[in-house]
Amino acid sequence: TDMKGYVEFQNVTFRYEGAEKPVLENISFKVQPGETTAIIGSTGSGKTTLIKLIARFYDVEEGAVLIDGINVKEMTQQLLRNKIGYVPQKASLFSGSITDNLRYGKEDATEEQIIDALKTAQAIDFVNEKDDGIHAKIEQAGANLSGGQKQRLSIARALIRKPEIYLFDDSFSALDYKTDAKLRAALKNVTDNATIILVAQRVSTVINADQIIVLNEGRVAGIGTHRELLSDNKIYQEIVSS
Ligand code: DGT
Ligand code: MG
Repeated sequence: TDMKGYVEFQNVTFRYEGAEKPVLENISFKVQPGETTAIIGSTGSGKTTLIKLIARFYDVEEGAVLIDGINVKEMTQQLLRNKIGYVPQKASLFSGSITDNLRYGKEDATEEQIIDALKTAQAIDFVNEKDDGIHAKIEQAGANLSGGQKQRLSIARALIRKPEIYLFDDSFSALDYKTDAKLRAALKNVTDNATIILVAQRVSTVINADQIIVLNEGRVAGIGTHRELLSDNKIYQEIVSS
């Protein structure tokens, strides 16, 4: 198949420089193009680290991270940046207008594209409430926005670039259930062929994923659908009932 956005971890072990033990150990999984994979697990289990390895913030010492069958170590940062839309756990907004912030990474985005992305990200309403709308000023680090507003602008920024692979690190947790559900439904509509890898805290966010990876202390404790994990994975059962 010539579909793009296939992601594979082959026996990946990763240790932060200077750290005594690895934060990820022997991680293997496959993400099919166009599918949604959710990662769930307690705080410190390695979810953000795993996401960052896909975007090659760090090189793995053992094993390999592959995109479309190619080791990310063999890809240029430019190529990776074009393929991947990374929405970090902590949105990185800068002082400037909303449009300035959303054009970051795609300078030539039109106002129409910006508005479309804001609609998908369920951000258009709070943006329109501002006097200057999409030209309203964001303060340094988004100080004049709520956590959920920052997350939605950060999602809109990724959408504008139309990547093959979306990495959402806990991008939905600051949203209420209704907005979370609406946003993900809208995402599904516009990202039909894109691969989505998302980190989540709530079971409601992962329930419809094609596969869920349960991380526990840097190891894969289970991979499957919600239904499968619910019936046979103790850690997942604990997450669901907590
Ligand atoms: P979260 O966001 O609180 O739910 O936690 P995770 O699952 O995203 O965990 P992660 O990947 O941020 O951290 C996993 C472990 O790695 C944890 O023990 C903290 C450690 N760690 C994270 N970032 C760094 C880093 O930049 N340097 C070092 N030395 N350790 C780090
Ligand atoms: Mg994290």
